[in-house]
Amino acid sequence: MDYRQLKEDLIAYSKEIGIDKIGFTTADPFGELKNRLIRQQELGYQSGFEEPVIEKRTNPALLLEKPRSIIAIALAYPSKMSVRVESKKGARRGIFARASWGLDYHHILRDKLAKLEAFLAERVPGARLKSMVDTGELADRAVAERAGIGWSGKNCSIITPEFGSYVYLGEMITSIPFEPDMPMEDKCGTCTKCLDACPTGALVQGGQLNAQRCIAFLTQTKGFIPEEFRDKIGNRIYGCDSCQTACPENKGRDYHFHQEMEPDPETAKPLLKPILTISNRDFKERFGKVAGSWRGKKPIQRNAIIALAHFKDETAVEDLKEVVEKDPRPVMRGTAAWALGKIGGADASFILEKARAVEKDADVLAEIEKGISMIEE
Ligand code: B12
Ligand code: SF4
Ligand code: SF4
Repeated sequence: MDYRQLKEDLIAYSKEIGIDKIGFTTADPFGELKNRLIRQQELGYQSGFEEPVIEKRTNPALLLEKPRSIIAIALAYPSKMSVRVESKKGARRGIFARASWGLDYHHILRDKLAKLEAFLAERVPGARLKSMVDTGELADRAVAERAGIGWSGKNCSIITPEFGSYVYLGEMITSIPFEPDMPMEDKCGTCTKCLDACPTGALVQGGQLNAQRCIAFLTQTKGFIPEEFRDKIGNRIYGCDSCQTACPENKGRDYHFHQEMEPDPETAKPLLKPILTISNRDFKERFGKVAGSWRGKKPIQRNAIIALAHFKDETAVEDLKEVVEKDPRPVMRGTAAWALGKIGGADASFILEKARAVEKDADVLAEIEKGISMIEE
């Protein structure tokens, strides 16, 4: 079998089916990554969303019998909305990070990888192939870096010279001995713009993230957000793009190659108040198809409350009162109590005093106290 020709044919086919960049690497273990993951674990810098078994993350042979290569793919996503949201005074909105615009990218990339698998299976009978996107064991960025898709930026993202870092990544482990591509030269140089732009100091140093401080992580948790981060989250209701928007490599980058990735502005930048009481059914209908809904509606609702506090939106006091008085979830009641404290005013004060008299949950009571003391200050 002429594997060189097969590689060329596969590259040509990948372009036909809308894969923006493809690269090849060996299926050797990822030694440097392994040390890095152990260190991150020791430091408590991981998010907890990663595959927990480091061996599986770094040794492709544990995922596919006798692997010979890994094919990495990248698809560019838009950084600007083609259709703007209608801005009305006082109608405050939250923002989903770009990686959650349009249809959930997992579906889009998995579909492309399935097509590549079919292409290879037809030409190499008996080929063993295993694809993954994000939720698989491998570290998609480490694979992409080694396959020459882009370099690993100080903001941790894989940056492609063609599309910047606004690319989704996925890969396929294969039993086919494709010739590997060369990794790319790191072009960050002396720049530190991403480190300077990070609102929480989550980038400990170039290429090292403390996920526990990263807003992208915090917006996806389900409990109370530690107070030190609440103001910094601003109106982000899912994810964070600050270390990417600050990057000069992303300047002017805005690609609209994939119709499915076009955001519905009312979903990507939704009005905040209606989110507080959205039903499960409406949430599923409105947000169910975007990547940012994978943790359910609770984190989005909690973040919407934090965003209303960020805007000090006095018109939201009534909505927050409803949450404090009626929401069965302590995280929602407590965050709303804190938000009322931030917004302040006589009405907020009255609501909080009333809530203090009836609230039974210790965490919520602590938030009510915080809210009251903010108003008294
Ligand atoms: C867990 C996770 C998160 C966590 C932790 C992120 C992190 N940096 O570790 C949280 C929730 C915070 C997160 C946030 C985001 N994520 Co995320 N996430 C993942 C996931 C599932 C695993 C990442 C992981 O293993 N991290 C562990 C660290 C140690 O490894 P890494 O950064 O992936 O790999 C690099 C380092 O290990 C580094 N490295 C290794 N050894 C050494 C040694 C030295 C000395 C140095 C300097 C570096 C270094 O090189 C590797 C390659 O770049 C991947 C999908 C996957 N299965 O891989 C997506 C993934 C990384 N996320 C992605 C995206 C888009 C994001 C966000 C931009 C989303 C958003 N807008 O909010 C942010 C960006 C935050 C940031 N600055 O990294 C994309 C990245 C695309 C790209 N172009 O790079 C991925 C690949 C998903 C996908 N398939 O497209 N994510
Ligand atoms: S995603 Fe936001 S919080 Fe996380 S490292 Fe980048 S700028 Fe910092
Ligand atoms: S902002 Fe500068 S240092 Fe950070 S990833 Fe971009 S080029 Fe690299």
